[in-house]
Amino acid sequence: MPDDCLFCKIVNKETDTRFLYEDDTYVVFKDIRPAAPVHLLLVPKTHIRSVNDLTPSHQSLVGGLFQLAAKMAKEQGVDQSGYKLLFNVEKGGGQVIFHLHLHLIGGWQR
Ligand code: DGP
Repeated sequence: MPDDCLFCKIVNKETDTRFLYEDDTYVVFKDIRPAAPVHLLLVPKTHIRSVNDLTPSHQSLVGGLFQLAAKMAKEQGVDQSGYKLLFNVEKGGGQVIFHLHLHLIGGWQR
């Protein structure tokens, strides 16, 4: 893990970030700058820089991330109204934290 990775610090409970979900593999917390009424970050505990660094060994980790997204969407009450799942990839793709995370965004009145 790079010393300067904010999400590694959050995962390791070195900040006061409150987790909405935690297991051995993932944590989920609210985005500090929400883009919608519901904006969660689903974060694998292991440090992976970006989608570009995924390998076949990460297959179940990525599959589990999407299953967790569906579970969190249901818990947040947006599964039926709908939501977006987003990976920003590298600087040009809008990534600012270089530790893999999936944005779950929803809760608009539509
Ligand atoms: P990305 O652009 O995909 O790298 O998204 C990083 C997100 O992380 C961004 O929407 C803001 C959020 N964020 C940055 N710092 C913190 C923090 O300290 N706490 C929380 N909860 N979210 C953070």
